[in-house]
Amino acid sequence: EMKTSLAFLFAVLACASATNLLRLRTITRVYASSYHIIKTPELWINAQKKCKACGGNLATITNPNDHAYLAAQLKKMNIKSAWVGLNDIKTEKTFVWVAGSSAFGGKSGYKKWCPKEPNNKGNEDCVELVANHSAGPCLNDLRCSFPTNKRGYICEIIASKTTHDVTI
Ligand SMILES: [Ca+2]
Ligand SMILES: [Ca+2]
Repeated sequence: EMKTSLAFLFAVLACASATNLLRLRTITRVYASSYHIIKTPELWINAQKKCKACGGNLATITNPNDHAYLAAQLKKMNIKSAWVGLNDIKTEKTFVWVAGSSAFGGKSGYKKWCPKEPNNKGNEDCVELVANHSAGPCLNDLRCSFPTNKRGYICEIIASKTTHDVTI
């Protein structure tokens, strides 16, 4: 049947063009990110939107050094606490970083909770880094969109660059 053979012809043509594979490339990329602290208080979701608009996400804390560094920066700026990317919006008690499981959004990350946190009091699904806690800098879950829960926030802007491009 005509219709069928035409479809077959197109399929063959598409395949033929795909055989114009002249080389393979191996690319190595290095990823880097920078933290940006924004003092203007926002609700968590709006803070995340603003980080997105800058090409990033609310920050992922990957290790104790990040944790201490960010807390120290907040203190310097006289910010008591600020939103980070950690949340359990999707599944209660399963805290994930909003950046996802990419290079900077390791699913586990580093989570140093404040004493007796996370307590989900009144359904708290978004996380702030408390810089001035008596127990030392730590994380607290907080209601994401409760009107008084506006906080400064930390964005993490991701940049990648190609360091190595080999043509075989
Ligand atoms: Ca929660
Ligand atoms: Ca809490």
